[in-house]
Amino acid sequence: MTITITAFEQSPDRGQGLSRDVRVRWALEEVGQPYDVRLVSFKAMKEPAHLALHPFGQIPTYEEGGLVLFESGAIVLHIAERHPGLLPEDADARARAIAWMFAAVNTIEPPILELVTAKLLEGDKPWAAERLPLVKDRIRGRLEQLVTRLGDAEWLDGAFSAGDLMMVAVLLRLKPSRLLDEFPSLTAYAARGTARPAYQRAFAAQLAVNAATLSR
Ligand code: GTB
Repeated sequence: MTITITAFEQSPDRGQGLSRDVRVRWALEEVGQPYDVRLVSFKAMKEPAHLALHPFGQIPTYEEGGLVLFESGAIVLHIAERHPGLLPEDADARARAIAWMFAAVNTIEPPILELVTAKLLEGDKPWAAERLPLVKDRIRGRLEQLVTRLGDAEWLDGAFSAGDLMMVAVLLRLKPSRLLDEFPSLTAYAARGTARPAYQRAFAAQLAVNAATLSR
């Protein structure tokens, strides 16, 4: 059955790979599933046809036969559950890998999103300069805890899993702020993730879209 995902027709990051279709592309590449991409504009995202797929008018979405999914975490979990390669066979290890997926989107990503909001949407407020260091320190606190847990390990819990895929994808959102540079072990962890051939293919695919639309 054909898999179709949606992505930005033109990503605001101009192809740096920070939008959330990349984690879905990466998961599909890891498990060797071909997929089609439907590109959507910001305007089209808010129109009924797309809202029928995504109640919040965002990307990414995932369509496969009669199944329609939204939420990048749910999509990656679906891919990981349907195809071998991203979740361990052992039931307990599988549950722990899924816990890391939730940790990525529910514990690590929220303070990172707060930083994006603080900079892009609140940067002109009179209190912005006072708030920004607090937001950054909340991220540092979480990253310190992640450093402690990762230790010298290559991945978060045994072999590379969907938990690492989500965690690396979330950490990459710190690229523009350079905050990740303060944590060499996490920088190395993220680099191990992005060095994977599947990530490289996913990144190149989204870059090709943005390069094409930018040159028009
Ligand atoms: N929780 C949802 C998920 O994980 O799928 C969040 C989906 C989401 O935020 N999608 C964003 C979107 O569609 C794109 S990824 N935004 C349009 C809208 O809400 O109208 C977020 C994103 C956007 C831009 C950059 N960037 O430019 O660097 C990075 C990430």
